[in-house]
Amino acid sequence: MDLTIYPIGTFIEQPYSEEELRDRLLDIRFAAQSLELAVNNLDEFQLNTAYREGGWTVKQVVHHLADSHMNAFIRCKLAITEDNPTIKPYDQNTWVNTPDATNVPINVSITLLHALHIRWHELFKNLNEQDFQRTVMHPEYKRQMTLWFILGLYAWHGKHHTAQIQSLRDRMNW
Ligand code: NI
Repeated sequence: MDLTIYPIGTFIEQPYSEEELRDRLLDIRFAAQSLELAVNNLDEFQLNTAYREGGWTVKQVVHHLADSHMNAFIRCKLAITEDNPTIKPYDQNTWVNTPDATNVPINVSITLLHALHIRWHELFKNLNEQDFQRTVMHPEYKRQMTLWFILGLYAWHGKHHTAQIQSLRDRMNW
C-alpha cells in the first residue's frame, strides 16, 4: 500500500457496536475542525502544492471533501426518506475543477463542512441499529450500501484526506 496516498490505510467496514458507533460519530462531528487544523497557516504556495506527485493540491483536497460530503449527506437523507433509492455517481476529478472550487478560497469549503457536519452528525446520532441497515443502491458498483457502511466510510474519508495534508506538512517540514 502506498502510504502517501493511504496514510491511515484503506477503509475496512467494522461490525456494528455501540463503541464503534460512538467513535465514528465523533469522527463525523469533528471532521471540519480536524481539517481546519491541518491547513492552519498554510500560505498560497503551500495550498497549491500537490499532496503527492501527480495528486491533488491541498486546495483541491479541501474542495473535494466539500463535494464528496455534500453528495454523501444527500445519499444518507435519501436512504432515510426513501426505500433503497438509486444514488447518482459523479466524477470527482471533474468536480474539483469547476469554478466554484477553482475560484474560491478554501475557507469557504471549510465553513461549508463545519455546517454540513453538524447537520450530518445530528442525522446519524438519531438513528438506531435498525435504521443503520437502511440502504441506497449504487448503480456503478451494482451493490447496496447501508447507512452503517456510509457512516464508517465517510468517517474514514475525512480522516484519510486530512492525514494526506498532515503527512505532506511532515515531509516538507511546514
Ligand atoms: Ni476522496
